Amino acid sequence: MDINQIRADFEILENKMNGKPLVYLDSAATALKTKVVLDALDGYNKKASANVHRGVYRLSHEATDLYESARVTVAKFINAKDAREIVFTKGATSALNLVAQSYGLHNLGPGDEIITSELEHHSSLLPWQNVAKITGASLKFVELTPEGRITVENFSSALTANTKVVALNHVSNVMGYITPIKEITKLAHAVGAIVVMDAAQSAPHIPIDVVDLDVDFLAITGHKIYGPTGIGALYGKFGLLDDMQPVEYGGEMIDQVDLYDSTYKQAPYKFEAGTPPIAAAIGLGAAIEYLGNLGWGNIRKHELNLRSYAEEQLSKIEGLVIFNKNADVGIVSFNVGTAHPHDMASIYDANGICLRAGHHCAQLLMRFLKQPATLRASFGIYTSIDDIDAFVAATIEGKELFDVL
Ligand code: 7TS
Repeated sequence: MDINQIRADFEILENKMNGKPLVYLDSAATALKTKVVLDALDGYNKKASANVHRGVYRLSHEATDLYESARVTVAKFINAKDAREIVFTKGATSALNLVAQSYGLHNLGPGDEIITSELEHHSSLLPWQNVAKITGASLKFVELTPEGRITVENFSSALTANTKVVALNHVSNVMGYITPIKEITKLAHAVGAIVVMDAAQSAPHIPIDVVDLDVDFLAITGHKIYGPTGIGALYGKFGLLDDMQPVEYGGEMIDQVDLYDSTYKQAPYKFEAGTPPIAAAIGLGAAIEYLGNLGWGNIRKHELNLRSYAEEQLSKIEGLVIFNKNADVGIVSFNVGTAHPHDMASIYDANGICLRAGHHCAQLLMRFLKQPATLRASFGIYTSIDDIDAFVAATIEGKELFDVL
């Protein structure tokens, strides 16, 4: 994998920030967009800008073909056997809410249990908190290991005959550890529970195979896999999806409309009411193809190299604590002695470095780590060793200014 060639595909990297070359270390929040994605968006808008599934004219057929082939691309990306198992959504948040509102509200009741964890991004936790409140089901949390991992053993201790839903991340956005979801899914299925996997942070870094993992639902978000914002996907096993009620009602999701009742299309269309984010879906398809051409082996090697190098360099800084040593993906969460993360972030900003400081939409995890906030550097396919060197130098500068207690 030629890093310079990859960087050339991301025009934004030519920009400066605060007079310094842009160093983008916030790919876990949103990844930069590659040229092929921008071209795909442009291509649709300039050459095939018609609505999908409704026009009888040629341009509309072209738009529909592009949109539906993006669905096939997403299906192949996660090894789903049937493109009808892919519902386009706004992102991971709306995919997870769709399952909670449609499956959760209609299938759960008092006495039922939902297993989740303190590692979850709020988008994987709050939809189920809401289901629990409305249905009377209860939430249970897998005990994390001291280093912040979900293990099969600890999951087994939380699992009971009353478990109906398991809602867990595949990779945490702060810790970057891979959850043993395949083994967890086997155990969950043995008691008749379904598994909803939040793959927002795994999809950019590791191959996903829904047949092998056997999860029932899975959420991804386009902008973290170098695609556009405003698009994501929910995978669901077809039988489950097709039995579920729509969440949004309106245009294009119907079969027959009567005065007081209507019938709906099959999945996935009954979940895509209204004009969908057509350009964004096509852009997502282009991003997935771009990643496929790079190859997972190369991507993994590159990101793990960066992660080890960053950890090694940061470990030399006295007082700096890394909360997720040996993460499985390119995410490093840390604090620098007594320096406040937001003060540190201002030094990164002044040096042209984009890096997230805060609770990362994972407040339960901040409590687990006993930190009000952390810093998080997250890497992508375009991240270079020079980026890490600039980041480490700025960390030392920030420490000298702010770690003064
Ligand atoms: N799940 C996880 C694990 C995430 O990291 C995020 C976004 C989401 C769900 C929600 O994705 P969305 O596209 O619907 O917003 N995570 C982050 C982050 O770590 N920093 O900013 C957004």
